[in-house]
Amino acid sequence: MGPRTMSSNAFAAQLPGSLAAERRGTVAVLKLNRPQKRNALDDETIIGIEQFFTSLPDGIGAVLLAGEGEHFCAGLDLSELNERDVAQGIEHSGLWHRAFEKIQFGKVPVVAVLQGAVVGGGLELAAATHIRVAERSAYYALPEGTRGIYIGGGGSVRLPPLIGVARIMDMMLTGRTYSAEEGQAIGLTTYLVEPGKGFAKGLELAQRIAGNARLTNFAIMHALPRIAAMDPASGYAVEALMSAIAQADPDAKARVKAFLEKRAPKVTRN
Ligand code: 1HE
Repeated sequence: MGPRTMSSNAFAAQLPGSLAAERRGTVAVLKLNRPQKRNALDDETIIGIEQFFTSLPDGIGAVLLAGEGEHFCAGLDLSELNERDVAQGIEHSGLWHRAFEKIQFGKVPVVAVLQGAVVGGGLELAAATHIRVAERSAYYALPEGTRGIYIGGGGSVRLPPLIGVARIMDMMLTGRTYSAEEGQAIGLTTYLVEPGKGFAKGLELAQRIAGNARLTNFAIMHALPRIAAMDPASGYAVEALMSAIAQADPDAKARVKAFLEKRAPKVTRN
């Protein structure tokens, strides 16, 4: 096996013990693996997340991100907080920004499986992924207000398009939490599933995503959110370019031909 098609062991070897990785065909699975601390994110884990997303082997078409134990993630490891001054705090936030940027604008789409606490930096992490599958036990909170701190993992940028500034203010000011079910109504939960069913559902979705044309997945991840943030005239121009590039790809031609020759599945109701 060449260096660019690493085995799942080689893939995991670069990671700290707080993370575990495995390969399931075209899907790479990354697990937060510190359940004894409710998967709280210390510096080592954040650096490991960045490493994982920047060194995905070829042949991986999607990532499934999950958390070991009862809780997806308790956010920032609060035990590391007391040692930082202002300058170190800015640097620390930048570390999170860089790592989560690699998730949102990385090589492949990312599906998150959520259960239990999805709080603070854990919610910021989930917001950097593209699809969120929440088991009924999941709940979302931003307890920064009660801890006397402020979100630093990109939540001020990524959460407003999902749930709006007013809801974020309420969550931070009052400590309000949203259940997985409520999260579906407001835009945090993409899929709501029964307890214990999240991983299987997430894997099924990730496998389906990995089967898409690469250029289409690129356009959805990298062009769509940027077009949405543009003025309409620029947006239409970039959309036209992106759409022309995608349809000119041989993969697109082959897929359309397969449909016209009745070799591809039709669109059906779920
Ligand atoms: C932690 C952390 C943590 C747990 N940092 N150690 N995040 C928070 O404010 C959430 C804080 N955590 C909790 O509210 C609860 O732990 C949970 C609701 C997530 C889970 O409750 P529970 O009863 O299952 O576990 P526990 O007994 O509270 O915690 C188990 C252990 O994990 C315990 O340590 P132990 O040594 O006594 O066993 C906890 O101290 C530890 N633990 N959460 C450190 N977060 C880039 S800025 C982002 C800003 C934020 O993320 S602020 C939000 C921080």
